[in-house]
Amino acid sequence: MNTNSDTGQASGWRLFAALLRDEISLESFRAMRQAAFLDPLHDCGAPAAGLAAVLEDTGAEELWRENAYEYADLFLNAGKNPVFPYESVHVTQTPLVRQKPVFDLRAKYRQAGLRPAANWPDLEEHVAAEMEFLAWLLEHDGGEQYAAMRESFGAWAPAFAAQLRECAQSPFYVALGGLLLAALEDEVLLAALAPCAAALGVESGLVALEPGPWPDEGKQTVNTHCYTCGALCGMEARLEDGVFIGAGGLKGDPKSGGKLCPKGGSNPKHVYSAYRLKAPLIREGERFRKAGWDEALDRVAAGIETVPEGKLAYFRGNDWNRWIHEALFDALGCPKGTHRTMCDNSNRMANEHNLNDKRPWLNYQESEYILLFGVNELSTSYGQRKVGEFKDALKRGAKLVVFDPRKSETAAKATQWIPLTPGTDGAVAMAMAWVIISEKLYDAEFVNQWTSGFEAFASRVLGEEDGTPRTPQWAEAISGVPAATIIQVAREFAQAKNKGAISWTGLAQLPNSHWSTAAIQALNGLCGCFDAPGGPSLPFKRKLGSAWAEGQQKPPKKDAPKVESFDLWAGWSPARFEHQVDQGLIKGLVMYWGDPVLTWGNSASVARGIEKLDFCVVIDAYMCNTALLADVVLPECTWLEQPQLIADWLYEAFLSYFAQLTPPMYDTRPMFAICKGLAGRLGLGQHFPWETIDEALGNMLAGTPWSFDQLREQGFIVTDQAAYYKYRDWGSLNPPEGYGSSGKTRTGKYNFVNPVSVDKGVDALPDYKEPPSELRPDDAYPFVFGNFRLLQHEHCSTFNNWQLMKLRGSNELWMNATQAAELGLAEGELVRVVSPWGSCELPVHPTEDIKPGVLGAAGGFGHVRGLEGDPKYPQLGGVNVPGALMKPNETETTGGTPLLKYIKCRVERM
Ligand SMILES: Nc1nc2c(c(=O)[nH]1)N[C@H]1C(S)=C(S)[C@@H](COP(=O)(O)OP(=O)(O)OC[C@H]3O[C@@H](n4cnc5c(=O)[nH]c(N)nc54)[C@H](O)[C@@H]3O)O[C@H]1N2
Ligand SMILES: Nc1nc2c(c(=O)[nH]1)N[C@H]1C(S)=C(S)[C@@H](COP(=O)(O)OP(=O)(O)OC[C@H]3O[C@@H](n4cnc5c(=O)[nH]c(N)nc54)[C@H](O)[C@@H]3O)O[C@H]1N2
Ligand SMILES: [Mo]
Repeated sequence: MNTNSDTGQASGWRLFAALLRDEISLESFRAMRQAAFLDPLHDCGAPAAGLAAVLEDTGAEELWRENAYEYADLFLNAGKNPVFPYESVHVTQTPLVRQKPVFDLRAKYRQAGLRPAANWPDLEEHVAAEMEFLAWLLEHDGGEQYAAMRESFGAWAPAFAAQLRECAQSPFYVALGGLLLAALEDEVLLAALAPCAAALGVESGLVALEPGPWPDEGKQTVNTHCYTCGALCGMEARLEDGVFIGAGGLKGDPKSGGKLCPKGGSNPKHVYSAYRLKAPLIREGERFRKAGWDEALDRVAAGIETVPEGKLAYFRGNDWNRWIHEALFDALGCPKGTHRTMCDNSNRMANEHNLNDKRPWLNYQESEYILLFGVNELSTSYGQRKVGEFKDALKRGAKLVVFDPRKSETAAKATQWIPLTPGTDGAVAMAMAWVIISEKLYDAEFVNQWTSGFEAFASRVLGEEDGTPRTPQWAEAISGVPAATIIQVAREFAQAKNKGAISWTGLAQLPNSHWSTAAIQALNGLCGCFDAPGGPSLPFKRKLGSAWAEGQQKPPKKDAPKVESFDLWAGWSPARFEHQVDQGLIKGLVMYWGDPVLTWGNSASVARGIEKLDFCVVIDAYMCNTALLADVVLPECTWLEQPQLIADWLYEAFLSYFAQLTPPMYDTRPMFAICKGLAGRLGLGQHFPWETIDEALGNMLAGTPWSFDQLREQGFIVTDQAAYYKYRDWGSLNPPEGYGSSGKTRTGKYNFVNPVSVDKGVDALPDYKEPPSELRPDDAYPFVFGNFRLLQHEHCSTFNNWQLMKLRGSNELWMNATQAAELGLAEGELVRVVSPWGSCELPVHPTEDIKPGVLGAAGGFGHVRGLEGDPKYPQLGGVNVPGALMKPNETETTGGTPLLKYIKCRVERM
């Protein structure tokens, strides 16, 4: 039997549900300022007085506007100090949704015959959904069920109400939080609010819920892949009732080898982070308000159309389903930016022309001698199988030599860690070549048959070209590495059986990276390491078919301006963004899945560039630093909520499938839907014909021997087995027809002389080049700063992942212990780092593990929103050191790579 008090309480719940479910409409504010609402509110006495006063003192229009911004800040994560209207967050006291409590809650809904409404975009554990449920139980004689639900609700709702009261800036939400807190403790007060509910017209009906069966999906495992870093490891996802609860390595997968790193293992925390974007946002002045998808996409399409053709830049920080967005923005004639230009284009300008790929990996399966120049294989490796093989090689007794100014995790495991002066690897490698050539230790047969330009290279190395032999003594003076050490390593390397040398960003993100990378690769060329056991394995990937089936028409590509020309590459390098905007080369930006303010260089300069644009849209899963400057922010669902298919490679060639584990959460959409929505508005709709993304992905395998169904089932299909010396069968270092790789050697051989450099009049031989004097350390700025990466994070993508942030929640400045002692600096002391272009403050970490004169700090930190920005977690948050210190608009010269690892600076005691 329902009592009057039950009915009253039910109405009370409905009132709060209506006020917390969504943005509050202008009509509602108008109604709340009427006597029918205010009188009963006054009757509720002190707890309601605050809300009544706010409503009486402020006009409806003003309340409505202010609360729209405040709603976006508080509930949609546009602000620094959000509230979390979710049971899991408060019960587990972690900023995560869909944790254990949600299973009990679902059982309660099911017992009552309810389920989330089909068009409710938020979660079943939202405070408003649970309040509706309480009301519904009261009205449907659910006495016992009400008691149980009331108890579990009571265990967390006060924490939410208190959070609302504390985090809100607008007097309305502060007062609402206070009233809710009081009503949760006082059923009489709750019931007394019934007339207010009536005045607002919210007495009955279900919004977030609906009656109907809700079958439990039970336990499931899904074969899929991880997309947290570029490694793309095979992952087995465990689901329970459709909730992604755990991730492990996918057995047999060529990339993961059945193992995941801590980032992969924490993937559920990426999807369920409470900091996700949930709805499109439109900026008005400095603040954001929620928008529907139609309004937001209309705004984006209109914004795109205001930018003159060829001046709308499109940047994708990641390659996720790139076939669809690339086609759209190519059809609009947009200059395009990709990972290449922010990362290692200088290296690629060497490897892609001298070899067949940007980055052949060492095959450690039979390694005996591993030579790493600034590669932190244990922390940054592309694939956990490779890491496992690397560790096995060390266990077997393989020798590991690491050149790095810092004792990285990998250097710490090395037979020999050789610290060197930043930017001098080219000298060391040239001197090794000098030893190998002068002592005739090279593989003459390989050099004769499979390389081109040896004589020119030898002539430079021996000093016949310019009178400066690149001897170990010459290199010692430059690099600080003793000549005897260089001779020892060179001889050992040349004489070892299974060996290889590689470098990555430890060389790429410095001014002379192009030539130093070529010098390291030349060691492999001299010793015939390519595709040999322990050597760099030559990449080959299967080419996929088109997403456009026969009869479907890919949109025609418009020529896009190159934006800028570097010495070996023409294109758009965003490290010179502000300059490009100032030159009128770029007037609008479509930013997908990347955070320019954090990663394109000097943050203040990038931010200025963005503010000078006519239009900027950011498509991201989180409120990144750049999104704060955008006109429109489109919330993409995470990669775990949408499928993808790619052709990949480690030593084998294989296909990988990325499964959709759960439907897009909240009011988010996959890029597939966003592109279709924009294409339709821009008159290109007929070129994006698929109903579902699976239809397009299936097309890519049409006419191949591999079945899409089988791929989805297994997660991967190996198309080609690994083999040593593939080039002997291929008759070339380039893979045959039907296969792709990122580069191509014109000669089919390894080029000591870079043929593209010859064409462009750039020094085509490997060498050490002295960095420009303006960038070199001097008396005022005696240190060189370089960023590095952490195993637990990926760029700036993982900083709202609670599990990873618990492991690594901040960064510190590595500084040589002796030099720190000279300045009187103690562990953890806050210091100021100053470059000619900016400064920042962070705690110092004095250590013997870094060479004197060198400073380092982990990258990726510095978000102003999310876990790093949230005052609720003061212990979390670090500093984007290169973003503060880098010279604006400066890159290396061959490919426009940012100079993240070569910033002169000094350290000041505070
Ligand atoms: N966990 C994790 N893995 C990643 C990434 C990530 O963010 N997190 N990012 C991926 C991407 S996109 C990239 S580009 C790679 C980068 O992979 P790596 O290049 O391995 O990464 P870093 O840690 O940036 O740099 C490697 C080392 O270079 C050293 N170094 C600095 N200056 C010099 C120098 O002048 N000479 C030498 N020899 N060494 C120097 C640094 O001290 C550092 O230990 O990692 C990939 N893998
Ligand atoms: N200061 C500094 N700058 C750097 C570097 C550095 O270490 N420090 N490293 C350089 C290198 S090597 C590289 S490769 C680049 C990388 O630079 P970026 O490409 O900009 O970095 P990412 O971390 O790949 O992308 C970051 C954005 O992806 C969003 N994101 C995370 N998950 C998802 C998702 O599932 N879906 C969508 N749509 N978005 C998601 C995050 O919210 C974040 O805003 O930076 C370069 N620049
Ligand atoms: Mo990178």
